[in-house]
Amino acid sequence: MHQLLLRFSLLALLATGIVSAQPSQPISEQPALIPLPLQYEQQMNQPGFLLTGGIKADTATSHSELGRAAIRALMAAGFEMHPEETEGNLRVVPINHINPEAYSLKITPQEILIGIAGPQALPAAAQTLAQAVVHDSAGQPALPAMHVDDYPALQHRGIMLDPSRHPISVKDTKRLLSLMARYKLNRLHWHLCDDQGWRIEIKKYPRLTAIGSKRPESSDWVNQKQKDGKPVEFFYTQNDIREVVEYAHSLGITIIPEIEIPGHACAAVAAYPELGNQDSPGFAPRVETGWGVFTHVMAPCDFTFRFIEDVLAEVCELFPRAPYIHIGGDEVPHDQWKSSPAAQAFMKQHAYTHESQIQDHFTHFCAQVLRKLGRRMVGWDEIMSAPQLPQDAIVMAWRSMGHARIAASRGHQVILCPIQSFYFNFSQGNDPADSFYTGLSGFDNINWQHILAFDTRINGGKVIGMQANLWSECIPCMRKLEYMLVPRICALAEKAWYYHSSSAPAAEHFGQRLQAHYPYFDSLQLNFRQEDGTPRLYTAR
Ligand code: TNX
Repeated sequence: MHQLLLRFSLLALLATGIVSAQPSQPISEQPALIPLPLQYEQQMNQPGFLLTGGIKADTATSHSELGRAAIRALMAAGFEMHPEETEGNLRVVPINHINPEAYSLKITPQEILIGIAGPQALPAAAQTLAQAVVHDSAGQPALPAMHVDDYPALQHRGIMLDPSRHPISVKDTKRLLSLMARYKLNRLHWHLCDDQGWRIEIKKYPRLTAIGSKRPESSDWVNQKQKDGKPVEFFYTQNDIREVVEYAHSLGITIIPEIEIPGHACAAVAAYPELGNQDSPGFAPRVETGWGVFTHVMAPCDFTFRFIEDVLAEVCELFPRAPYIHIGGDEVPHDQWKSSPAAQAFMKQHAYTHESQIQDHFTHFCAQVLRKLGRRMVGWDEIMSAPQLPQDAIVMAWRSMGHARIAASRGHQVILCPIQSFYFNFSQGNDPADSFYTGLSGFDNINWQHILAFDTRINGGKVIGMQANLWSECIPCMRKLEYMLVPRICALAEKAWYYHSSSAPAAEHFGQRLQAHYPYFDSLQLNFRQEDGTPRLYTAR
């Protein structure tokens, strides 16, 4: 009787098409995963998990904290989810692993079993599943019967975006966040101000955006000696910032904001001349329209120090989950400090003998302010000039691997982004088609092969991250930005996932896997550089 009832209800379920797990047809396709999981086993030519009915979570799973988080992560990765089902085919369990981002997957025709060491592993698990969607022999979407054990080598896997030089809308930023998440990148370093524009609303200092977010024109990105005559006015309101922060969080991405101190400060000083060295000859701050390094740096005065406290306090509120805040620190010319009587008096007062000590003073001040706000400090590698730089300061090594090694040897945690291979503003090739998209010249021909081969090894376990910086002086539109980012973002993702691991997959297989991602790029209508060096373009400038 019991069996009969069961059979009857199963038939009824089949008839209405909501039976929870029906096997797919055999699967012969192998997903091309980037980054490749550390361990991956697939049962070839076997039925897998059929996705036509979406993924179902039973009531218990839907109501558990872990289950809810998994449902959210799977939805964010693009899966059709059905919570609150009487019969589910999704199970989420904790696993023991020292790395909180470690996850395992066991896919059978009946079930998706996700094991996670911590909630932060869910986005990566969900994205592996999203990349693993293939077609069964009947052409239906399905996940292969497979077993995955995986975890990243580095906790900070990032991209730096530069909306200061050229605006990047909220919508486009979100689109880029989705692209990052697809490749398990989990940090957006947001370069929110620079000489050419201040882009984040700060309530206490409204002129930062009222004045500092506007410039009348810019140097042309092809011929830099010419101005383009196009005004730029752009900033993110605090609501925009919150929206982007929440969206990033839903994808497992933490945003690290950067406020440039004390250099790259023309826009800030133009908005508040009190921030500048007003008594230095030739003081005439303006939001810059050219590219380069400029002399208008912050003055070491009470107004500036209060400004730093106020701005960092608002920034910390807007980025509640950022464990560290970037204070810039790069490329600070000493000209104005040398010529400003007030800056010289400041040096005397502190018994400083060299202007670089003023920068060090700023660095220490920022560290202190951030500590009070409960955050750590990260800065460009120039912050190492400060003696007794706090041990917990994180150094972002951009000038060379040598600087990264120095930072590590002094006991600092390091994020690698050396210009020689991780500056995506430089070109990927030198063929004629590619030259259309050439960025600033300097370290050109940085293609995905170059990135994978570049030696980033440092002993001692101090490297916590790796990121690519997409400086945007010569990136005036999304079409170009995409081209500079894709597919190099994939190589960065794989390298950061495997950093230093002897099990790193061979580079030659990367090219093959990469090609399998073109349909994904196409589905997002992304401009990108193909693996053979030719561009795939949707629209030209
Ligand atoms: C140097 S790298 C900079 C940026 C520029 C980049 C490319 C670094 C920390 N500072 O301000 O955008 O070169 O020109």
